[in-house]
Amino acid sequence: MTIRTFIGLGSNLGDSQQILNEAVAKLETLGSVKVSKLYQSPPMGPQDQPNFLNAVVQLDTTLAPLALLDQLQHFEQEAGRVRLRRWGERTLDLDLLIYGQEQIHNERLTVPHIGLLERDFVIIPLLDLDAHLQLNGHSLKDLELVQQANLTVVANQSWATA
Ligand code: A4P
Ligand code: MG
Repeated sequence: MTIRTFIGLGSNLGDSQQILNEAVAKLETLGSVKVSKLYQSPPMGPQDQPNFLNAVVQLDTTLAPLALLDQLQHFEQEAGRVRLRRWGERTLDLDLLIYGQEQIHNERLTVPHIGLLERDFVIIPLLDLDAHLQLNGHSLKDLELVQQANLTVVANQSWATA
């Protein structure tokens, strides 16, 4: 059975656009993919770090949640990811935002992703992919932070096919 999932992509170290491009190519090996626009956003967390590039990928896949997480973590490692500090800089962060309608709570996974509703750099790209997306019966487009988003569009939805 194919499940519709959404993966959050972030990078603020190295050649971030190149790194995110490669990440999309890797995600394409896991199923069928659609990408949001590419955004620049000021860092959430420590302010003494570069701005982030962020995007969201819609991935339709047959992988089970933990198998998908294994792949995401493998791709992070391949991008040379080192974890420096909480909410700190990274070459590639891949978060499993949404997995179908499932609510998952175990030692490796919390889905929907814990910070989702507070992060404009996740909500706005999700709305690119599905303007009517709902979470727990609430339309994401009605969230207050949608009006106050502090994001800059870096590229339209064709960025990852370059
Ligand atoms: N984990 C649990 N649930 C999930 C999930 N839904 N998706 C576990 C992915 N992983 C999940 O992850 C730590 C553990 O979370 C994993 O082992 C996995 O089993 P991690 O990627 O090593 O930790 P992290 O991502 O460094 O967590 P941290 O520090 O809480 O960072 P966040 O919350 O990911 O935020 N500012 C902007 N503008 N844009 C950004 O993208 N990103 C961060 C990182 C900070 N500031 C940002 C951005
Ligand atoms: Mg992460």
